[in-house]
Amino acid sequence: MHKVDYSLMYVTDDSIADDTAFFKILEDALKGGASIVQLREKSGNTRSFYNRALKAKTLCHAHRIPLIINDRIDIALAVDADGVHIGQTDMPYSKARALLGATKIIGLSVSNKKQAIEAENLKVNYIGISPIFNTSTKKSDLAPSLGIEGLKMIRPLFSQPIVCIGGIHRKNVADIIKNGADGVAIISAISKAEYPKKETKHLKEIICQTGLIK
Ligand code: TZP
Ligand code: MG
Repeated sequence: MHKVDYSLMYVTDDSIADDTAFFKILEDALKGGASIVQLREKSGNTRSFYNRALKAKTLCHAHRIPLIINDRIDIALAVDADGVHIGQTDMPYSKARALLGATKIIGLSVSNKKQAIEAENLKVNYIGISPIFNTSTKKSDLAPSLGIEGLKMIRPLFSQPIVCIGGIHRKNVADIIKNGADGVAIISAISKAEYPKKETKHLKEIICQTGLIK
């Protein structure tokens, strides 16, 4: 697998029901410099998830950006996406790996030290520290936020890339990278921005200016 750039993951906003608006924002995020995209659909049916995945893959690949699918191994397989992001109550990592094969990206959400150690032993491609800060975007199944202290605690336990998610915006993004994360995953700071492309560009600049992303 090529080296994956996790520095700025745009996670799609499934509160946007209208496909035209949904894909306009995704395209803006890509044009603004998102380095990887995660398609997250929590409320729609399988067919609409599949259709969005197909179109998202076409868009992402036109920009040479990988697309991973949240939760659903079957959708990732159906559209031959670049990988998945799974949580602690989704398909077990070992099963996901067996289904997807050795070359696909598999990221796992972790919310505490024990889960980070498990992820290290499983050799997952990356972990998502979830949530790093408080957020109103995800309301259910959310652990207490770990904060920068949590990131500092987990960093030495995991040797592969760490991406943080939850409540990230232009004012706190640098702090996350400076404390050892390889990237950030963002929904609302991009999807709800007045100008999503400009906002993505701005976030990317802040991340690059830390000088810590290789
Ligand atoms: N997982 C943990 S927090 C979160 C997810 C999907 C929501 C992140 O959204 P936002 O708007 O970037 O806080
Ligand atoms: Mg999940």
